[in-house]
Amino acid sequence: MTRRLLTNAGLATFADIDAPYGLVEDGVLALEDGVITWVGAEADLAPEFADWPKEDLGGCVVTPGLIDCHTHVVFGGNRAREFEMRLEGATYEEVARAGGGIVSTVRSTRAATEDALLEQALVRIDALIAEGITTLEIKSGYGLDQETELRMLRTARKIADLRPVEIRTSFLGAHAVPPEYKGHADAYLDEICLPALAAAHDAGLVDAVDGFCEGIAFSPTQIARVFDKARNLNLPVKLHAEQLSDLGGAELAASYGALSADHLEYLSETGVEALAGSRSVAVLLPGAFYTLRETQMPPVELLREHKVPIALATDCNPGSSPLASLLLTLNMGCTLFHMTPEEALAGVTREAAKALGLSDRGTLEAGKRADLAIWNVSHPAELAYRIGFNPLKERIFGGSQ
Ligand code: DI6
Ligand code: FE
Repeated sequence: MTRRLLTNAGLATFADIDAPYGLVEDGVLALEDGVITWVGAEADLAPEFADWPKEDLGGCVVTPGLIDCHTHVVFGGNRAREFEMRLEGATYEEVARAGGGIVSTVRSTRAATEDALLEQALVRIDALIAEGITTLEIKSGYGLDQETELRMLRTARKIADLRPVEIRTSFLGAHAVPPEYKGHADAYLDEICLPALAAAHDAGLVDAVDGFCEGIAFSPTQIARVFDKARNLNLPVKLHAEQLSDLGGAELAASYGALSADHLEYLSETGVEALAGSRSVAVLLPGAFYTLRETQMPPVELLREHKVPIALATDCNPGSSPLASLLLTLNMGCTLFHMTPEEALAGVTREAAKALGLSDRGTLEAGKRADLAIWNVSHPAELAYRIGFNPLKERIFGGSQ
């Protein structure tokens, strides 16, 4: 039995405690066999803990281990040239229609071996882990053929064998129409995407099913076909929705009880109501908003009014969000989307866990996994306030370093 008592800390529990951040001052955490067994103020500590090994955290702030609930960290190549083109005046959609964009990463990903994909992904994963991430989601979607989609998912799963981090995978075969099916999106779904989803599921590689509902990708009717297949396989769904226009993607996702709808810059009030009704999480991705120099803000105030849980994620990908920092994402959530630091931090802990359907993490409460981030700061707001500054002191994954 491994037991540890962490003392002298400010605990940002994000539990249902009547204090901003669920903050417990002069707090103590008891960890046993990878699970949090007690959380509270030192003054309330029971005598039974007297002989547990103690670690004095010197007044540091502890948060739940951070969760990046929307990433595309496995891919080949990079798109710096496209970044230059956009700066020369081309839009993201123009680049995509000219054969660049997602499809150019598809070419590099198809050409990359599993080892090469892994090696490149680990660089990004290590950057995330260095900022206290303990769980992250990784999507396929740069293969768009069965072999490469499965290779991406296997690579994602392998990361969890090589690094102390939990990986959740999402099948994103409906990310773009590959060049060989240009103009034939339905045939692509029938002949490639849906069979690849079944094969990936058979191989135990899929935790959820995602899609990109957009003019440059798939229509709501086409996404519904993918979601029907997911439902047959008993897999939860989520959707890239309302990123560049309003196609009613959030309403569609909600009608399938989606875990989350993501991006949402063009989300309407009807869409917000639909998410509220289905208890889906709104995942906001300020890195993509920033990179594409979007001006349409997601409707944060309406999401608040309708009590839709809001998560934040990096969307780490080679095109619209080459961002491997969840701390910078927190800052962007506040500065660009006017979220409060408390909402932003809840968005990478409690709400991000919900967006992945994980009820065993995301808060500091008895019974939750002992995934923690210990920070050299004196108040949690500092995590969202600084830019390019990493105050992580220690990360604990499943009870150990
Ligand atoms: N929306 C995004 O932000 C990423 N995928 C998507 O559907 C971008 C993917 C890329 O540009 O490579
Ligand atoms: Fe994305």
